[in-house]
Amino acid sequence: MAVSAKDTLTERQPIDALIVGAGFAGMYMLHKLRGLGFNAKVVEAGSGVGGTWYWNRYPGARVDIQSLEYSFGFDEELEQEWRWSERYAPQPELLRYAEHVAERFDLKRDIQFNTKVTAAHWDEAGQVWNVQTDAGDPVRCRHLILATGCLSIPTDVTFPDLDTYKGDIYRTSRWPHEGVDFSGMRVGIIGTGSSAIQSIPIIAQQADHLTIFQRTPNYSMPAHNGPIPQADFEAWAKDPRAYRAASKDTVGGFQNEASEALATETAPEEIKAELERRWAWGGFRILGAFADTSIDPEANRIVQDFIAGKIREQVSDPAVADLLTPKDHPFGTKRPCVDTGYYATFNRPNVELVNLRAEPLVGFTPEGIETSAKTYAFDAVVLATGFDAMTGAIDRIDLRGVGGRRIKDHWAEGPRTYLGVMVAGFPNLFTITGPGSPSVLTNMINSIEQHVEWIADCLVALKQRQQTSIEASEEAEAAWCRHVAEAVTPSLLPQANSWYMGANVPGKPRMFMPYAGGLNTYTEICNQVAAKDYEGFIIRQGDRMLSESRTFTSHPPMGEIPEKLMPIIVERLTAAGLMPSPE
Ligand code: NA7
Repeated sequence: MAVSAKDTLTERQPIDALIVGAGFAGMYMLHKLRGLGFNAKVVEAGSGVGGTWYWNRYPGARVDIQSLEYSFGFDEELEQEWRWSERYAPQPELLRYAEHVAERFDLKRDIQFNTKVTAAHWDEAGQVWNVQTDAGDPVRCRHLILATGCLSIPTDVTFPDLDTYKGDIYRTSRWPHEGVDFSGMRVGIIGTGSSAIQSIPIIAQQADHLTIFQRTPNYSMPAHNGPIPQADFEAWAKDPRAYRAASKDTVGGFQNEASEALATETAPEEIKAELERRWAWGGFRILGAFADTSIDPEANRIVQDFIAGKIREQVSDPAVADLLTPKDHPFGTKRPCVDTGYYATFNRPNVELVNLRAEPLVGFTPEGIETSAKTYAFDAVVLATGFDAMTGAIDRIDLRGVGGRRIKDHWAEGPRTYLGVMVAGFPNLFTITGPGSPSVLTNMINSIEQHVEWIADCLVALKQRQQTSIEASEEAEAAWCRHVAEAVTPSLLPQANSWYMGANVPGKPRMFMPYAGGLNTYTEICNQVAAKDYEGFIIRQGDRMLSESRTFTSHPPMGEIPEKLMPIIVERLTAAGLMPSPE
C-alpha cells in the first residue's frame, strides 16, 4: 500500500520541515529539501498545487511578468522541456505548469491537500514546532516554513445586506472551478484593481450589461499579449542561465531596461519618444524609463500625464476617460496593472462606469446594489475587492513562539522580521517572500527561488553542525526594520493608500511591508549575512547557546545617486527620523 503524506505526517518523530502551502514557493521548497536529504512535507488548503494560480481562476487571469522570466530556473531540463504559448501566460496554462512541476518531481506524495494549518506552537524544551491542522492529528516538525503566499487571503470586506441579495455572488479570488457563463446576464463588479481590470474585458464580452463600481482608478498598461517576441525568445534560448541571472540581478527581478536618465533633465520630445517606445513594448517596461520617477514628484507627473493621455486616446467619452484617470496617487505607488483591452471596454454600449466617490455604495438589496443615487439590478455580482496582503495568511494561524508570544502581538504595530525570512522570538520559523523581503515588488518566482535556496543552505549549515535552532535576534530584527524603512522612505511609494501599506484593510497597522531596496541588493545582503556565519541570528544546540550574533551590519554600499535627487532624499529621511537633521 502506498504511504501518503497524511500517514507520514503523524509520525511520532518530528519531521525535519513542514511547509505550509503548495504554490510555487512550497513546491520548490519541498523539492529542494528532499534533494538535500531532509524529511519534508507540505500541507495545502486547496485540493491541488499552484497557490495563486489554483485560486484565482477568474476570466482573464494571467501573469503580468513575461512568462520567460516568470518560471522556474532551478532545473535546466524543466526549463528546456516547457514552452509557454504566450508572452503572458493565462491562468489555466500556469496551473498546468504547476501540475507539470509537481508530476515531474513527484511532489504530490509529500503533499497533504485540503488541510489548513490552524495553530503552531514552539516547544522550547523539545526544540520543535507543534502544529495543529484542521484535518486531525497534530504534526511535530523541527522547522516550520510558511509558503503561504502574499495575496492568498481575500479581505473580509462585506457590504450592508449582502446576504439579502438574491442573485449570484462571485469573488475573483475564489472563482468556481467549473467557470461562470455570464451570457444574457446583467452583471455588476465592485473594484478596479488588477483582478477587475483583467476580468472586465472578458465579462463585458459575455454579459448583456456590465456595470463597474469604481472607488479609485488605477494605472494600467497594455500587455500587448501574443506570441513571445522572437528577439526575446532568442535572447533567452541562447543562454537561459545567463538570461535568468540577468533577471535576478535587477531591482524588480525581471529585465526592464532600467534607465539612469532623469525625466526632469530630458527634452520633452525625447521623453515622449521613450515613453511611447516602452508603451508599445507593453507591460511594466514603462516603469524603467527614468530613474527619477519613483522619487521626484515632478518626474512622476510627466509619466502620469503621459498615461492620462493614453487613457484619453482609448476611451471615446472624455468624461469617462477622466473618471478612469488616477488622481490620488503617483504612478507606481500602487501596484500598476497590465491589461488587455481594459480602457477600450468602456466604449462598448453594454458597459457602464459608476463613480463611487460621487455616489457612495449604500449596500445590497434583494435585486442588486444600492448607491446614494439609485438601485442597480443584477443577475450576478463579482467582488474583486482585494487581499489582506503579506500578513493575512500568517496572521490567521495561531502562531506562538518562545514563551507563548503570539505573532499577532509581535506584529501589533506592523510586521517585524529579520531579512523578511525570520522573526525574533520564533525560532526555526521561516517565511518565503514574507513582509520585509522584496516579494510583491518583484518577479515573485525569482524572489521565491532566492528565498528557498537561502533557507535550504541555512538548514544544511545547521544540520552539519548538529545545531537545533536558529532565531533572529531582537537587535538584528530592529536594525532590519530600520533598513526596510530607509529603503522605501526616499521614494514616493509610501504616499499611496496601497495594500503594500496595509491601507486596504480597516484596522491594519500602516507600514510599508515589502523591502524596496531591490532583489539584487537584497540577495547580496542575505548572502553576506550567511557568509558571516549567520550574522544577527542566535543559534543553539539543545539549550546550549552556540553563537549569538546580535548585530546586523551587512548594509550594501549605496548605489550612485544622482545629485539632483539628494535634497529630496535627505529631506524625506530626515523627516522620518532616519537621518540626523543637518545642523
Ligand atoms: P486590489 O488591487 O487591492 O483591488 C481591489 C479593488 O477593490 C480596488 O479597486 C478597491 O478600491 C476595491 N474595493 C475594495 N473594497 C471596496 C469597497 N468596500 N467598496 C468599493 N470598492 C472596494 O486587488 P486585486 O485582486 O485587484 O489585485 C491584487 C493584486 O493581485 C494585484 O495588485 C496583482 O499583484 C495581483 P480602492 O482602491 O480601495 O478604493
